[in-house]
Amino acid sequence: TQSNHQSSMSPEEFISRIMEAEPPEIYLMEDLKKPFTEASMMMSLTNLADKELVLMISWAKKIPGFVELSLADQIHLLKCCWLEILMLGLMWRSVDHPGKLIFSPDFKLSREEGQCVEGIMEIFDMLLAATSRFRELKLQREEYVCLKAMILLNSNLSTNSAQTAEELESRNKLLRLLDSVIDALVWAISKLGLSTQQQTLRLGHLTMLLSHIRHVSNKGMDHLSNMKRKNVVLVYNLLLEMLDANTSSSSSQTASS
Ligand code: AOE
Repeated sequence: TQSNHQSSMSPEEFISRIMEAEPPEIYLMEDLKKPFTEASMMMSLTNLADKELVLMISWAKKIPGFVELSLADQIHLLKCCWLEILMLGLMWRSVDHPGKLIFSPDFKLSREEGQCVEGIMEIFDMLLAATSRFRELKLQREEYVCLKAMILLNSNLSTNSAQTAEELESRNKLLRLLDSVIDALVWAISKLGLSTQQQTLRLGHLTMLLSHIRHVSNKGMDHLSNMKRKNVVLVYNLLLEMLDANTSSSSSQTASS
């Protein structure tokens, strides 16, 4: 059955499934008129994020077991972690380019270019610092995809107090899914030829970096809300539609924002 299927998946198979789920590279395809102004830089960043969010929804749906969660949980998870996911992706793209943030292949920014947007350099510095840490650790692609799935599945654990039988079932599925991702990350680390001690340390370091990413994301959210963007409702409706489209039990579960 569907539910047995997932728990019987090996870590290797799980990783290959989330590797295949990786979204393609996105190009901004804009004439970046330098020097940037506050408005033009924020516009380009937002345009990029809009495209990435659409792909993020398809990505999430390809994570084994995600679409078996209740629609309410699917939405809640994505709503909680979208900026963290974007940021981890940004760090991954930037890991081999010290001092630069590779938002896309055709949109790369140095920290100095952040000067034109009030408050953005502080965020850039935090993003660059976390990126350096991943560089020091020589983050591997397999580990990266596991961490990204972990962010998604872990984003919502504290907030959702389950009540109905359906909600409880979804919560249990979510916990089993988290087990699978942790197993997958442990497996990926075990492939690197480290001593048992070094493997344990690496797992600790990688997962501790997730709390930094949560922190930077919270700071980024503060910054964004200071910038008073208004597109949020639009994107939220898009999200709802896209998640609802392929879900059979799309009943009254849909939470309103
Ligand atoms: C990080 C990575 C990346 O790939 C792109 C961007 C672009 C903007 C950057 C951000 C980033 C890093 C932090 C920055 C931020 C601009 C200011 C901040 C530098 O300091 C993010 C642009 C975000 C645009 C907002 C779009 C609205 C999103 C609403 C989402 C939502 O409501 N829901 C329900 C979630 C949808 C999930 C699919």
